[in-house]
Amino acid sequence: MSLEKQIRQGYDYAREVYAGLGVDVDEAIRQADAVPLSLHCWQGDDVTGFDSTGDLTGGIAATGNYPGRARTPRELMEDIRLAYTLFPGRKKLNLHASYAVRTDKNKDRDSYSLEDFTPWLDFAREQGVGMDFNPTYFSHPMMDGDLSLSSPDDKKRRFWIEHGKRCREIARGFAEALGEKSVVNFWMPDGTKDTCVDTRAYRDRMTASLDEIFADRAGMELAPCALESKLFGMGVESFTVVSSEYSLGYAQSRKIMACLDAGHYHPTEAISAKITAVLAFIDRILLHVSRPVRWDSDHVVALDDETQRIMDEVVWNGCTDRVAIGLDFFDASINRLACWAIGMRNTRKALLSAFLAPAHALREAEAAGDFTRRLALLEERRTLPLGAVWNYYCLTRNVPADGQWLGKVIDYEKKVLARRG
Ligand code: RNT
Ligand code: ZN
Repeated sequence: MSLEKQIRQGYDYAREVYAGLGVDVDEAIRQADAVPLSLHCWQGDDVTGFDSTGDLTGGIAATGNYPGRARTPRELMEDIRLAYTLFPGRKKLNLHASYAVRTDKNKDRDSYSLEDFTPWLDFAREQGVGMDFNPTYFSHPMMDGDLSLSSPDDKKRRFWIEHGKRCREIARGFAEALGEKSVVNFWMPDGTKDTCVDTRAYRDRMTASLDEIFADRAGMELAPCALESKLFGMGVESFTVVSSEYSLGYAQSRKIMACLDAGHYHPTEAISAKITAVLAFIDRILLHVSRPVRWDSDHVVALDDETQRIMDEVVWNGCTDRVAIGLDFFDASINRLACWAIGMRNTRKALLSAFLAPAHALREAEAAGDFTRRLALLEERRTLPLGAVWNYYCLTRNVPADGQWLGKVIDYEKKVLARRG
């Protein structure tokens, strides 16, 4: 039997199964397809970027030395171009400021402008995708160790304030050019390795810096800003300025977005449990979908219970238009294109599964106080024929079904990546 015929038969079967639970498969596909997922450029080059030659700093690390890392903007675009053919659904491109393709080599991060990202904008246009953006508060000589916006060194702090302002302008430029909002995510590693005494002073400086960056509200619609919290970083283990409590308080009081990264909490905490709690008081949030393994190790997103819970929470609570979703991991130990493909396919699969779940029946059971039935439904939902619907979805979007994409990555590895020394 041809693969296409097999997929169509699987779809026919699955449609019946889901219909029996009151679920319209085609509607679920349509909805899952429409949610934008932002592909992070930094998986392609181990968070190196193009505007500095130093090491990756800021308490984050990409481990592994798989060959084929993209070394130039051209190579990275080439890789992303291929990656985009490996998964279905509406997508965006998530860029860090350190990926600037500078018009003038003397320009530093405090003076970047839209023209330093022209090749990226052209690329986004070519690919028909919107763009998200991130100021880069790491891997730069103006970092004060692991401090940026909370540094006691005024010159450095000012530099990073200007960087934040420039990034907002650039993102606004992206949004205007592409006709799609550009989320600007602020993450900075600020903190200390050992016990910090004057924690309040660091936080006061951070607040003053952020307030300056966000003072101009113009552009907040087109380029909404988010603040990402963290528990700790490597070499920044004892004190983090923008902790969870700090970021929530800041985002809530300043009317910006909060960014929840799946790897930035105590090991038994899950961001799926935080989504509607945060949305009770904050308008919009950004999710960094990732997979922590013991520490914030940024492994490739798996189709595990937490990824599914995240999407269930977003979808079942009707929050898709208040939640922006980006991927955030960097694995240098396996093929980097495969990382993107696996992570994106899993994230989209979890979304599809959330839309395919018998949400109506589940809600009914819950409202009736029938928790036995609720649990039975939740458990049986795990083995519903998601894979059959997924493959049909891929087929209709002209992207490879499961089992069909890895060969393309291996081909590309042989033809293109192998030549990259
Ligand atoms: C770091 C944060 C942050 C970065 C990217 C590169 O711990 O998760 O989001 O991963 O900005
Ligand atoms: Zn993150």
